[in-house]
Amino acid sequence: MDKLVSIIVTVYNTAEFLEECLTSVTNQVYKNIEIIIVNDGSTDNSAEIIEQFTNADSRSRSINLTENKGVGFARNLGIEQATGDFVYFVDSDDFINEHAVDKLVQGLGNKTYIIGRTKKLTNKEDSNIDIDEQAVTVRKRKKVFKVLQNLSVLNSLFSMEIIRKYNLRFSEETDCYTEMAFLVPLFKKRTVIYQVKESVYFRRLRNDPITNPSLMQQDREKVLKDFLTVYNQLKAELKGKSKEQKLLDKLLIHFYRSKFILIMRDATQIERNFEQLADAMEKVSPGQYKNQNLLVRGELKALREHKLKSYKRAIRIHHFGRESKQTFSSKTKLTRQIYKDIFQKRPLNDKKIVFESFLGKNYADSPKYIYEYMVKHYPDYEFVWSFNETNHDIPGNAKQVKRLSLAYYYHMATAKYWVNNMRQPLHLQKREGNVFLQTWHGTPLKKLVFDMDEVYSANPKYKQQFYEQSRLWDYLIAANSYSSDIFKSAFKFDKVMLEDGYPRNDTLYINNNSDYITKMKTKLNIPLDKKVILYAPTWRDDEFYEPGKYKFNLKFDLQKLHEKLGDEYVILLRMHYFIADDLNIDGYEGFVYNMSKYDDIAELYLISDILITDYSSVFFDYSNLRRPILFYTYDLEKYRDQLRGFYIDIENEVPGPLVKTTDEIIDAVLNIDKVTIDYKEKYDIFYDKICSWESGKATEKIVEKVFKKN
Ligand code: C2G
Repeated sequence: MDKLVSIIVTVYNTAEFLEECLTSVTNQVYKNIEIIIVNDGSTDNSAEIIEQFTNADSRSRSINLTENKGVGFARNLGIEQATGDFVYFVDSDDFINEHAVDKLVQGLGNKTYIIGRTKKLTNKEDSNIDIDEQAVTVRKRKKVFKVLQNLSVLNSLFSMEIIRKYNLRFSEETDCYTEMAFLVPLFKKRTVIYQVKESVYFRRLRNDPITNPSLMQQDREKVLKDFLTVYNQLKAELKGKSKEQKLLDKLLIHFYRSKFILIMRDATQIERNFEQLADAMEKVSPGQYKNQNLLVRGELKALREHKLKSYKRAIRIHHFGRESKQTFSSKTKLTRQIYKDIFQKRPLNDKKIVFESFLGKNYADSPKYIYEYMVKHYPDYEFVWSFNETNHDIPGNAKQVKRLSLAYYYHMATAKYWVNNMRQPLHLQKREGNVFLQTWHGTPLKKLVFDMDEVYSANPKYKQQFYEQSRLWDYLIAANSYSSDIFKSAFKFDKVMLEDGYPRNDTLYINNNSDYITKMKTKLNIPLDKKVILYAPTWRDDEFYEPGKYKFNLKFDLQKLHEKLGDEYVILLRMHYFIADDLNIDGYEGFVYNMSKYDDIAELYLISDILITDYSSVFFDYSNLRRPILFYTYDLEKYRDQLRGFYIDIENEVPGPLVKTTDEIIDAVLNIDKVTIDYKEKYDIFYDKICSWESGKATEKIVEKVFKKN
């Protein structure tokens, strides 16, 4: 008869991951399991999901705690309820390969403890792995401390016999490091750990540490305080047990070196944590210091003797050494260090503004219009533009600096004002007195940041980084009340929302006349006797070469468009600024114009008679012109349902038809007057919702609110 494995799943507010987790447990190839689900006082709908599972699988049962008691308490409860020969733990935001438990049982033989592998998940595809179903490859890991220092009980099989023998339990006072109590007695005599290659556990890297942090994503200081609490408690409990004491001390010094030192870089953290850390260090047996280098030995000595001043000195020297080594290892690091240590200490210039749009790629968007207005009306200011190439032909006397160069950092450090339409680099720090005007770059259709529930993305730290970056914004522009509401929830923005329309759209009111249009068409060599279709699609999250470089190819039949529309129209192709592919339009000269590199799309809006887009925010701006819009949404279902999700009901609310083939595009263009009549009512409603704050005066109103005039 197969031995029974008790799988203990502890749950706290992980409804969005729970189904995947529990399914992976129920689907284990190893069948003789009991599943004990401990719901640790979840306040989301985890309880309902658990109930569905316990109803469907008779091997499972649940314990529902009415309040949150912490993972240590919940796991201990699981152990008390377990009747199996072995115990296995799963966290409810993770999941396991179907062979995970089976391979461990096979690898265990008559041993008492064995581990498998864990794999961090960043992308969904990371869980597509090949497992050799026949093999059970057991290897011996001799560096036992290396396994212990992870302080993890995941993907490990423990015999109930060993749990009983040492009375292994988790500590219950803290959120983090509760495993230390369970693992230290287990490891005390071990000289080797057995590991099975074919048992794989998937650990999800949670991407929203702001709204829903995992335990280890909490405040760093709290995580470390938890470590000290557990350490102190175990030191007392395991008094007289020399092997356990030795492991505890080794862990403390390991954590000091890998985590505490970094925190102690900050003088206020030293003040706050010194005494607790010193109390703990005092308990470490002196033999443990021997192998440490001179610097660390000095710090540990100062701690043991409770000498705050000497400790501060020692840690300063330590960090100086570390940073100098890093600084000279690359030009980028050196530049950033100069920014921090020298430029940031120069006086702040109250009359200097640094502008940037689309990550330095274009002279465009709201920053351009704010700049041009200020050149005229605020001539006593000093203006700087950050560009990737510093040869833009721009009005006024702005200095152009190369983005991320030494000059860029100098001006970022000394300018009082920053105006940007996208997120700023993460390592920029604001100074006392800095003012950040975030214009943003579009009214959202596609869901953004905290409104997106996808858990896998090109950058797993997206939500956290966005949160940190947006904390630096003092003003944010919303072109309409619809955007204003979304920015509050999607960005968690709670500072000053400027509700005056978009500076970038003023031109659509000021320059919507035939003189301007003729002048602009002439400048761009576009025939005056042809009407213009602007095709401006957005990018796709899942089609990329690398982050920031996305793929795109045209999904319509240019030949057909040329044949049917060429007499009357020309087409301007305008790719999103993330698109790295160069479009091939050979053979279509005089009909197709590639405007992807052109700075300002607003100028293209003004000269076009029809806009074709998909899910790009361009249609919100374009609707200010009240000209016809077609939505070429050949991949609507995928884009809306799998990639992003939308804020509006695209099939019913947008001011133009959704077309899906080249023929439908041609048909709509040839019958554009009918389209205009058919969509008039929807267009009016849409215009009221999106454009009612626009009057051609947004720039003036915003500049007056943000900048001081002499
Ligand atoms: N844009 C452009 N050409 C395109 C697409 C976009 O010049 N083919 C510019 C427009 O100014 C547009 C802005 O880039 O408003 C943002 O583009 P979106 O396609 O809407 O996509 P994204 O950059 O993801 O921004 O709140 C808005 C969202 O953040 C969308």
